[in-house]
Amino acid sequence: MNVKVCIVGLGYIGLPTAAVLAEKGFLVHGVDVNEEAVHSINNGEVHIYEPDLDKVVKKVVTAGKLTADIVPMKADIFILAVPTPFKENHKPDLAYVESATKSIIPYIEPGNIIILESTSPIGTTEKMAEWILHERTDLSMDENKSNQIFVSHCPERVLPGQILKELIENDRTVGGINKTSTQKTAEFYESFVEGKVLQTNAKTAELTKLTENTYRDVNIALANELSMICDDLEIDAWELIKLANHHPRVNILQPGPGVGGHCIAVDPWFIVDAAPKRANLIHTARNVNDAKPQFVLQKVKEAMRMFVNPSIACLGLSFKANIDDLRESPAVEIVSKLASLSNHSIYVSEPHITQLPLNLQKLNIQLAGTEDALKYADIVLLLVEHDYFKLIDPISLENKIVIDTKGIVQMDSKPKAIKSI
Ligand code: SAJ
Repeated sequence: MNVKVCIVGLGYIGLPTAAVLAEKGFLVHGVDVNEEAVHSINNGEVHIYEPDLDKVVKKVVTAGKLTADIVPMKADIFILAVPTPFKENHKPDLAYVESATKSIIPYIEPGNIIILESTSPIGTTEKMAEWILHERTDLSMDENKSNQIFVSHCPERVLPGQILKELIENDRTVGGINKTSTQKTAEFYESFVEGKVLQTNAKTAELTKLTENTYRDVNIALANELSMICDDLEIDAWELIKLANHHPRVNILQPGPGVGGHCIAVDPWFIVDAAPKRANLIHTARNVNDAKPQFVLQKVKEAMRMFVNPSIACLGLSFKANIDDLRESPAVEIVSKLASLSNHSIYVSEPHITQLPLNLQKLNIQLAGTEDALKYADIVLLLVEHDYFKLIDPISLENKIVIDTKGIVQMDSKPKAIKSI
């Protein structure tokens, strides 16, 4: 097989996709604006952490199946996997999708398939097609014309930490800007995906992806709201949710310090933006989840009043368990706000990093091993449920105030007080 694929964006989605496709026999050319990332990939190394990704990248680069560059090249299939953040007013920011599209325009030839994998607001795939046709009047979207190109959305669905497995096993939704685009794109995914490849139109595919992440956001908001209600009522939220989930048709997710990452806390805003008058529940859920870090901070402040110069151990910084990704992490938000308060020392333990992110380096915070952080702590603030923290010896929590936002501290230890929120 000599099908050439050009992937623009070699981040948490693009690089694993490039590696998996190369392993499946495609000839893959990856593109990124980050020259250091390009350089390390060409050396068979990875610039992000994802289990086993390093091994696969090394293998496919050595075999000559994956190359990286800062510029695209001609290919049969183009995949865009770039970020779609929002601007300050929660309006979608399509700048990366636009610049990625513009970067491939000179390389597109009739018969090519162009796929947007980035999670996108409704109408983005059509916009992408318009940008291409505007600059390339020699191409067309007309079905059965010899200069036809195919444009589709196939939103990524993979969970960080399980990306290599989920890229192959998950069902996919493909929505083209016309029927032939949908069919051609679906055939491509069927050639390497073991799950079902479901066909629809571009707009429905876009909203499907936003709906998946919104479902999760709304469900987590319910858990977070319940945890704050439980705090007022002195009920253990974790026990409550566990019991309620024994009902065969109830499945409440877990509360936490807030919702982080670049997907679940972002995508619902795209629905709110598209339907501001209708999206009341979705909007409220976002506000509930965004308010949770402030609530946790308030609990820590209350505990701090019991000491003159308290030492606080903050356990975990990443946006969720067992990964090194700190982007949009509620733990980072909480720790940096804590640091702005006075008369205390803060020790942060995050086993997946070797140095603090730049915004925390400037603050009065020490990165420490878990044991050291706990040794002198008056207050222990548990922010991420890393497997590593589940092994903490309960004795090291004795006589400390433990604020456990992820419900992992064993109750048989004898802390001074546990606030499980
Ligand atoms: N979280 C909770 N309670 C829970 C589950 C999650 O507070 O019960 C928090 C996490 O701690 C984290 C945030 O939510 O801060 C998001 O974590 P996540 O594991 O739910 O999701 P992501 O952002 O890593 O990945 C999601 C996935 N979407 C769904 O599960 C519907 C993934 O499949 C998507 O590909 C990804 O978004 C994406 O890129 O859109």
